[in-house]
Amino acid sequence: MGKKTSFLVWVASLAFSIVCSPAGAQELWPGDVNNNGIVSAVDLLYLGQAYGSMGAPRANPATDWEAQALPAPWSQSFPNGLNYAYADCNGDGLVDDADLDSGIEDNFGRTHGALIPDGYSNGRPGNAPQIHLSPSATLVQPGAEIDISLSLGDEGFPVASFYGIALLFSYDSELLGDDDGFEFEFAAEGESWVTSPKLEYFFHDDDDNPGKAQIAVTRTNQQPQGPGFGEMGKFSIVIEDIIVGLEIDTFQLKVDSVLLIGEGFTTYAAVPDTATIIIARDSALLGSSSGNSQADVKVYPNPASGAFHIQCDAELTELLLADALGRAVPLDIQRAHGPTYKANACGLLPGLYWLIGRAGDGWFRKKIVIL
Ligand SMILES: [Ca+2]
Ligand SMILES: [Ca+2]
Repeated sequence: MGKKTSFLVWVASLAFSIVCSPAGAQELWPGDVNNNGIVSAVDLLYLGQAYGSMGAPRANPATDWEAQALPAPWSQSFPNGLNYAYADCNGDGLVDDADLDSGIEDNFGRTHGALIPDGYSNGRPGNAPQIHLSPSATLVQPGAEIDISLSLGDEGFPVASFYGIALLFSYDSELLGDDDGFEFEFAAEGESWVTSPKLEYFFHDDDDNPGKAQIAVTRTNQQPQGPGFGEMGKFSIVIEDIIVGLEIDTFQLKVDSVLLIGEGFTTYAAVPDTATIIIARDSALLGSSSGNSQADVKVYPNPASGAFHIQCDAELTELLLADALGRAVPLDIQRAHGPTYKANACGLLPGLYWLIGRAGDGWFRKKIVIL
């Protein structure tokens, strides 16, 4: 072997060892299936890929959060070169549900060594299937209970190939009730777009990591499904009874990061979504006692700069302008003619605002963009 060839072999083996042993030589942390330094939703995707495989068990297996000696290499590896032995969190020589229960669940969120990115791939609208967060109500009072449906893809842009998905969320936890204010239920068998066999996991920790949640779903038979789209489950949230300070506030649930895996354990991009729910303290904003009748209101021009008009079907009796964070913003408004009003937007910072008001017996809310 010439000098150049041996150098190339050395470089190749160095690259291989970096991929395979990013957190130390030949050791495994139970639950960190992709060995990137943290136990997260992404580890369930790797578990799903290796599900059902068998190999050498570990000597003295344990699932405590400590480095464990790797057994002899298993016959299969992930596409990045990492051996399937990392998926055997409990060390019994088989990858199955017990590795989720006693490895990933018990050690979720724990870290070791230097973190290596999990490879999330957030897409841009139009270039990738969309994640949809659809609230059952978008204007509510304190104490309200709301469902927010989570679905993946749609008729216009289905998912080409699906094996699993990991999602990181953030949300305004300070606006939710203390107990059971934030839950997620996976769609029942037969109602979920993700067909069996599958593994699912929802994680959040109000005490140590409030306002953050993770969801993972993976198939377990090495058979991707698709193309397709549909619902995966629903969040249930309960808004805090008493919200101090603001006339209105805005609860947001936001997808921060997504990793969608399809055929051949390939990463596909998906477009994140944000659900916004306006919480109004004044019940008058929610409509008449006979129900949430909707006023017919037009706002133009929109986007606007300088001034805009609000044309109602009845007398305007209440009006609030709020910024995207739910903070009330003063608005100079005058009647133009009939139930049409002219608002002066000079001095407003450019951005998205909400107009929430009441005209006759009906409430309304409109987005307006100020340029
Ligand atoms: Ca990991
Ligand atoms: Ca196992």
